[in-house]
Amino acid sequence: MSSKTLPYSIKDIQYDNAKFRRRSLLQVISHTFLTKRMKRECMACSTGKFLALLMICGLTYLVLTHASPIDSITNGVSGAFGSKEGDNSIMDGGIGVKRFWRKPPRLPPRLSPDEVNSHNRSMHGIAKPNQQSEWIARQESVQKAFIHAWSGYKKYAMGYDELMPLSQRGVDGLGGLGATVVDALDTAMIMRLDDVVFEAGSWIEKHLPERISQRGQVNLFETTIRVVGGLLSAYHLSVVQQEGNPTNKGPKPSVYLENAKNLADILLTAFTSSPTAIPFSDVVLQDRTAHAAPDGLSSTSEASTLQLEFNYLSFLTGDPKYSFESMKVLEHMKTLPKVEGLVPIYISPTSGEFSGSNIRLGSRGDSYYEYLIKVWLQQRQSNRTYLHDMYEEAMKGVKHLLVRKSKPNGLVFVGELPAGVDGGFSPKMDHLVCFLPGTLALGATKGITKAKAMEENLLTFEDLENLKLAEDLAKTCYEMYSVTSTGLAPEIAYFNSEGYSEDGLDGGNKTSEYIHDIVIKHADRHNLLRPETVESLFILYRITEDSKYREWGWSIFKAFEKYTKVDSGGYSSLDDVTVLPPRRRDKMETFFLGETLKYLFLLFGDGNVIPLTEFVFNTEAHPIPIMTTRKNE
Ligand code: DMJ
Repeated sequence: MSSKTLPYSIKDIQYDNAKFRRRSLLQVISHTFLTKRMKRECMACSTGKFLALLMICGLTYLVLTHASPIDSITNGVSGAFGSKEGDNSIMDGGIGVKRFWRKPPRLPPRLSPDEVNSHNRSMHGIAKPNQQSEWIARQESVQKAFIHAWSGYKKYAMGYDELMPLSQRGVDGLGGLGATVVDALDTAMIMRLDDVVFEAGSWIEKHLPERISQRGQVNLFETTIRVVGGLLSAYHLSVVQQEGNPTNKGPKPSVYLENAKNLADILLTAFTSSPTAIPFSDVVLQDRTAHAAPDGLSSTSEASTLQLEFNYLSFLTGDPKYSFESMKVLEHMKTLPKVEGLVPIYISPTSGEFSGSNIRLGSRGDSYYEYLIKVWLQQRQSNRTYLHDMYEEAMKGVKHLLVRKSKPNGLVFVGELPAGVDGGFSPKMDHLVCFLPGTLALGATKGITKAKAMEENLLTFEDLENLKLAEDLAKTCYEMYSVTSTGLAPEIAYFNSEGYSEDGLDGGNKTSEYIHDIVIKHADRHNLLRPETVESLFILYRITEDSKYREWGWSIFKAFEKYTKVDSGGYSSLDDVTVLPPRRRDKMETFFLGETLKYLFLLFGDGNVIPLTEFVFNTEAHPIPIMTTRKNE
């Protein structure tokens, strides 16, 4: 594979970071003086002349070092969290005999002039009062959209898992635990919608305990990320909000925690009844039993996307069993063979081995990669470095094996290896993959802004590469929206690229620069109100502070408003985003309230709300506090 097709290979010398590979002054001088000519002259000159020459070199070095300390930046960047040693002193410009002999310290990469300008522009933009009020107004529009979605659900489907907004009724597609109520609750808390919090909270207090003990089969993963995750976030946020506003209506916070614990106690059967560390995928609540899916396999992403929730539950209850069982999965996966850190999308709870060779970051693979870094962030105090290692290796694998550029206009995308590394490459990218830009950015700076991370010398080459890839992929995800007639992304896109070209299957927006790059097949043209792109825009905005991410989010929101809003209440999915008017699909997924609208609201709002340094969002956008030694309620 040539470096052309691998824009993020560390072997690619064209890569952006090359600009940081400067030579030190000492290297420049010694290189100049050691040319063949000089060597000849020095051999010929007298000892006195030679010593004088040496003195001049030394003095020149000292003067230049003193006048322009930053020029002594060495090649490369600092290690993982950058050695701080020497940074301040050299920035002070002080000189000493010791320093003369010492190898100049490694300094962090600096923002390029372009980046500095764009950062300043964007910061300047944020500070302008008129723009500020515009973003507040946009945030209010998202809040209104949430109220509209909730009111449709409440009117026609209260207590069901999901709303069917066109037929105006409810449906239990997730086992009947009132998934929309729980998924939406913490969004309502974040938006400070007290009435919705009261309605959802009261429903949970009154109905959820009975549902948990009497309902039938549920999927372990879906129930954990939506219901357990939603309850735990609601618990944390309600504790915090009750402190500030003791008259807050709704149940006591302990109601949420008790329900989460009771449900998780039954879900644990999926782990304890499995013969290996890999849990069964399905649990029958009323029987307190678990079993494998009909084909005997679990999705890799499903088995590895339970740990944030179970760890936090152990933390709150003081009972280690939830964390113990769920972390066994990742500890076991650590030992399994992988392809450059990449894993097949199926795993067997019976053998504990991966099954098949299909590798992708879309469905069934996605959140395996997301939770490696998020669980590491959550557990940073416990020093589980193996998770960070697995994440880093996997991201290298992604860059080496899955990232390519489209033709003719060079959008960076993540493809698939349906038959493993020895089979062919497929230029197919699920919308689900659009979680990756956000995860990459989070993994690079650990939630602080890029400017701060650069200032504090915290970024490695790897982090910078990942951040650059994050920004490129976020653009691609955004273009997947803007290339269609509706301005909404399809479920799956293909990319014209080396070895693949397809005509006549475009998104319909003839004014898009990328109309010939993105191919949308007929079967993939639906939109389920998914959150991944706006999730990444939110994280990238917080980290880069570049307001283009907000603007992109706003245009996506406007398209949702225009084409998916149902007058009688709620929002609908679409059958085909490439035609106008698009045909509607009779389903409002729970994650529209739990994730999509939450991320949009946060994207347009104040960066201090749910800071990325204090919370990790589970894969269903439920913020979970990063654990400290203190029990943080
Ligand atoms: C959500 O349930 C979660 O984000 C999950 O990880 C992937 N799919 C949906 C949203 O698209």
